[in-house]
Amino acid sequence: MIHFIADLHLSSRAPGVTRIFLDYLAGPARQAEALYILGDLFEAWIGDDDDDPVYLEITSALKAAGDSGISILIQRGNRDFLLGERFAAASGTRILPDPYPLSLPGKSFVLSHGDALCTGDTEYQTFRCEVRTPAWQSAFLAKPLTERRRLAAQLRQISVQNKKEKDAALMDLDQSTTENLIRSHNYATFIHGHTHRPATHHHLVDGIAVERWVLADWQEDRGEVLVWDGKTLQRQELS
Ligand code: LP5
Ligand code: MN
Repeated sequence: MIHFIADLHLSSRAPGVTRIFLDYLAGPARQAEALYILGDLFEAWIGDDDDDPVYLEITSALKAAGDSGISILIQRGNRDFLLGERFAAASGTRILPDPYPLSLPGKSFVLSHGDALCTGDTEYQTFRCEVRTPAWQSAFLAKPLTERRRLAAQLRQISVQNKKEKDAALMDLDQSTTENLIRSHNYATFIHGHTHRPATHHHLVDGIAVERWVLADWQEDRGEVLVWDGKTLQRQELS
């Protein structure tokens, strides 16, 4: 079995969801051969040198799950785009590019966090381009942890405020950008997160029917795993 999850937003301020995830890693995840985490595992990742005890506990739990035999593969989301190789080594995970084509026997998927496809949100895309440059990242990572924490909290506030003012449609994936991605991945089934609008969409791209599965974000009292059993995709609730 292959598991897909996204948008857990784990932090010390969300003990419920952290507990659900740790229980999942020690339990149901062990039945999977691979777990794909499609971005925003963490609420706000300010660098691999963060010493937050909850982040260290999660890193160790990922390592233990990996050591038990499951491959854990992670894409960076807009909240944790600073995840780096030091984290990957400590957690025993592999960081994947976005988008990532996943070919399984008899089925092809394309995986993405999803934020890069929200091209109508031009303000966000400009910001995204800037913070993904090596120059911005090395300048940010050179700041002390306390300052990085303060800036991240400030940016979260700006984001919450901005989202109230933005048109909801602009914060969803752009249709033609999405269909171009599907086309360039040979009409593979597309799985992503980011929008917190879980649904299964049916696209007709160049006359070919293609599914797009949007993963649910996790809450303090529940999580969701999308499970591929070799034949079908099914959502499973965790609590
Ligand atoms: O995350 P969510 O769902 O609320 O909204 C996203 C977009 N917002 C973001 C920002 C994240 O929420 C916070 C990331 C924390 C990472 C920590 C490490 C880096 C810290 C960097 C500190 C400078 O991604 C939101 C989208 C929405 O998805 C829907 O797609 O609309 O985009 C925004 O709100 C961004 C604004 O549109 C543009 C922001 C410009 C800010 C410029 C000033 C930055 C400096 C301020 C100092 C703190
Ligand atoms: Mn996101």
